[in-house]
Amino acid sequence: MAIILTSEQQDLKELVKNFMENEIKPHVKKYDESGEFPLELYQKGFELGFHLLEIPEEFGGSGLDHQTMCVVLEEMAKVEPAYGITMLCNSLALECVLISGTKDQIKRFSDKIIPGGFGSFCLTEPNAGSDAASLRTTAVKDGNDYILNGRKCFVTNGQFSDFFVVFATVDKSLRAKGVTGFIVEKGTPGLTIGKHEDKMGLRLSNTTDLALDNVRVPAENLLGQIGDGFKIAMRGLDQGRINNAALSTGLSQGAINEAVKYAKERVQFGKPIIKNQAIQFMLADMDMQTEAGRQLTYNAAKLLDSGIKASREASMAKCFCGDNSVKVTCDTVQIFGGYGYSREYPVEKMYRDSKIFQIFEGTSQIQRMVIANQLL
Ligand code: COS
Repeated sequence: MAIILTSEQQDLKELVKNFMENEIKPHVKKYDESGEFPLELYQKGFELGFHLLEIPEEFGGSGLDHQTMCVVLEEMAKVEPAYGITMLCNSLALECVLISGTKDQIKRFSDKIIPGGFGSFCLTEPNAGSDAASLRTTAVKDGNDYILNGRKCFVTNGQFSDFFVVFATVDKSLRAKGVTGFIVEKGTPGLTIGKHEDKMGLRLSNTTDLALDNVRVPAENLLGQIGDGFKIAMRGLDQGRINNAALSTGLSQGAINEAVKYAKERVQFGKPIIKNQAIQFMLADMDMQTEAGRQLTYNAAKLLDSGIKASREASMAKCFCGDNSVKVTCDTVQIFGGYGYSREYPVEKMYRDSKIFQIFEGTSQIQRMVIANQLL
């Protein structure tokens, strides 16, 4: 499938590219070093509406389709993948509301994002990562409310979120069938935001723990029906994994751009190193694999845009692009040689940033399980 962008997509791509180059790139190194969350950089993106791209137009957003989201996220990640992750986690939280929420819920929570708010998707727990159905956060009915108790971890945007899509179980013995989704609003008594993770990469994104201690959630914040939560989370992740693949494709493309530029400038044995076939073949493989990943990503996005289930294709794109980004950024460090290992150059950061793409939103091994399950 050839990826031919419409003129609107081209314009949007150009807008995001210029924004990332001019407004974000100059500050990346500083925030990567400090690990601080650059709220003011995200607020600049909010001014351009980057936080509401996927919110349907009837609820005040731009209503972009999945393919156009891929264009935006790839462009963001060429400069700073954490920028896309922060926006994407808003969308993953909201996507669960869009999938299963009532009109009132969609409106209430879109209204929280639109003025410049954040949302968080809270599935993972200290003892329930890949095996999401084994989660232990409990939900017990009390009158018209539900009482939530438990702990979530690796919550993106945690410290800044206005609402949290929390998955809890009404009966652990039911595994996936007991999992139920709730929207927990910031400031609800018993909800405590824990420590911010000091991460290896994506250091411009905020990642926290979340403790729920007798958190009372009104029935109007229940997502779908009791027991629907696992499927809501998986459907949200089908979309999240495509967005995620677009981000790792952007990261790979950003690394390739750096590698080509450096290989043209760096002279050894009397000629630019790009004249060596060994370097050219590395670059050719990087380019070829990244293009293949891009095709998988747009293919999955196109299926979702057509209303076709794309779990298999989303997992293929997520796995392939995530694995590829680790290889491409590693090879970029190799092309830079000793300078690649130095913090003075941007590529060691790219390598650090890449690793998470094999881990979050389902490890590369989990994606292979999803793909294999379709074969079985
Ligand atoms: N869309 C809709 N429904 C889905 C689905 C999807 N993508 N994937 C699974 N389901 C449904 C299944 O059809 C099944 O429903 P039925 O019982 O009605 O048939 C139900 O959900 C349970 O599915 P399954 O039996 O496959 O669940 P498992 O416990 O075996 O887990 C995996 C499946 C491993 C795929 C799942 O746990 C997973 O994705 N783990 C990784 C979690 C993750 O990505 N965490 C990161 C969070 S963000 S940092």
